[in-house]
Amino acid sequence: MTAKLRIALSKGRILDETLPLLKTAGIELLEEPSKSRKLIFPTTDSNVEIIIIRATDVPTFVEHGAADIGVAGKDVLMEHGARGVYEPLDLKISRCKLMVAGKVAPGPVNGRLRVATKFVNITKRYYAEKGEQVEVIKLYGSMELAPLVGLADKIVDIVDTGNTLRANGLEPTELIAEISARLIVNKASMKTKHATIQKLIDQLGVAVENANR
Ligand code: PRT
Ligand code: MG
Repeated sequence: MTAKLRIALSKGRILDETLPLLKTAGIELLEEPSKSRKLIFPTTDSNVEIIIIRATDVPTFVEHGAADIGVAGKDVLMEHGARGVYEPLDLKISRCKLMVAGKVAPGPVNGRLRVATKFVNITKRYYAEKGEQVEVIKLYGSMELAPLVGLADKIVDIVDTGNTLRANGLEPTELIAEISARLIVNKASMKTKHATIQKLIDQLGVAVENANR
């Protein structure tokens, strides 16, 4: 008897871009998740199920072994800390950049720089490494608004095309990290389900190479 393998994904681009990779390993959803309120989905491989959760929750589920494997953006992993999970494969999907951005024509900064972001840990670490004292303001969304209404001087956010920044009179000023989605694996699962998981890592590795050649 084989123990089931549970894979944690998040709705949106991670799900959309991971499914074609999983398909090469014979894993396909039996049901369209956007048409369902379910959170646990069986697949064409009876030993594999997929759970669909919030992107920021993926490292937590995998760290605690509630999922054996997950796919999460490097931004999410950097912010979470992701201690206690292995990160064996860069899937090279959902690529973007984590950047500092500000107004195209900024006014003077009086006192400490105020930086609004949902990436509080990354931002604190980034400025600490630069030896700069800043005030970090936690937001849950619409970061671009903060400099426009005087809440902050800068934001730290994900940039892809740059359209969101441009549409709000902002521009990227510093690159913090190049981001892509990573496969993460629970450490205990890597031991107890080693053959199954290693085979999947190898198959996905080939799929990533083929997609990027
Ligand atoms: O939306 P939710 O709060 O549920 O979670 P989430 O925003 O983390 O999930 P999702 O699906 O939006 O993003 C999942 C992962 O995709 C992120 O963790 C990133 O690693 C990666 N990714 C790749 C992106 C983007 N591209 C992206 N463009 N994540 C977000 N964006 C957003 C960004 O926040 C900004 O508002 O798109 C906007 C910028 O895009 P441009 O093209 O206008 O520059
Ligand atoms: Mg989002």
